[in-house]
Amino acid sequence: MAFKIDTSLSYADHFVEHGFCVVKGALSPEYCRRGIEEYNKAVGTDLPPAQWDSKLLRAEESHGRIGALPALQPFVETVYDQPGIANVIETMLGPGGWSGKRHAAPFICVFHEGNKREVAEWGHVDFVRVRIPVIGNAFVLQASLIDTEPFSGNITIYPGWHKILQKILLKQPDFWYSDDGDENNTWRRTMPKVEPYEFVAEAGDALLMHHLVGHSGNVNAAVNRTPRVAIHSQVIAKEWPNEIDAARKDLTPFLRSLAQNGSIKLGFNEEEVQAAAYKERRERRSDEIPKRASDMTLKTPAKR
Ligand SMILES: O=C(O)CCC(=O)C(=O)O
Ligand SMILES: [Fe+2]
Repeated sequence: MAFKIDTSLSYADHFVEHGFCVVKGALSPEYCRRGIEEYNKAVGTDLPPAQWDSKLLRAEESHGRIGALPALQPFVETVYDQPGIANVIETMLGPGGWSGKRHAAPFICVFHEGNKREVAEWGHVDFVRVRIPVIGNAFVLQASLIDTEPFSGNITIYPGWHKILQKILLKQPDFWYSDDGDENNTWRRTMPKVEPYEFVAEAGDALLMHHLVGHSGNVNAAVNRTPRVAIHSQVIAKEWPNEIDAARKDLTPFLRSLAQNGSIKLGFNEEEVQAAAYKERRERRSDEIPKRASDMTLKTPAKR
């Protein structure tokens, strides 16, 4: 039983309640078409995406998942200028609430022989062996340039974790996530298993994801071998608040999503504390920090 989107809620309310939402048609068909052209150039083939696979793109080691293509950087950063996306950002953060910072990366996930048809039963958050922000200043926006199908290497969400994890962090600020070892067992014992939601997209759809919601990247084992061809971005707010009054009627959807456990008053500057935590992590041995899928690059350009 997979999680079903509650269509009685607006996308903003869905984000508040479940920690994620899908905005249909946030990118125009024209932009998606241009995007595919740009991705085609960057991966070095004229073949349509449906015919890309891990051999063609020489992405066999990563099971077909590619999260960095420097040549695409200028294009993917234009995602913020698309009217549908600008509208989503303003809805979530309020007028003038966006910092203007652009953190976007291409994400491709192509068919690879031997991949299993499954979605991960468990999720992670993007704060690995480091303090997890209780309030934070950003959410993730992943937009698809293509129609995908089940098991086409899509991102999977573990709805509701944003409330559960924040409640834990409010009591236990040093609770953290690790990919492996005993700490991961603690994480698994603590975070409940929930029905996952797999983002099977139509071209132009955008998935918005709370920073505390569990998620997972999957490998591509789709029947029709449709790849995931997406733009993965961070939407960073201008303000990083240290307190939120849950009773206020004028909270943006973003702030409401952070006040689901009631009002919060941290009593310290979380932006500074988070920066210090990252600094401390950098000073630990670098091989302690697990590689994330989004670090993966194409090995060598594919043949034309
Ligand atoms: O496959 C995805 O979109 C998720 C990737 C991810 O969660 C990560 O690299 O941290
Ligand atoms: Fe992640």
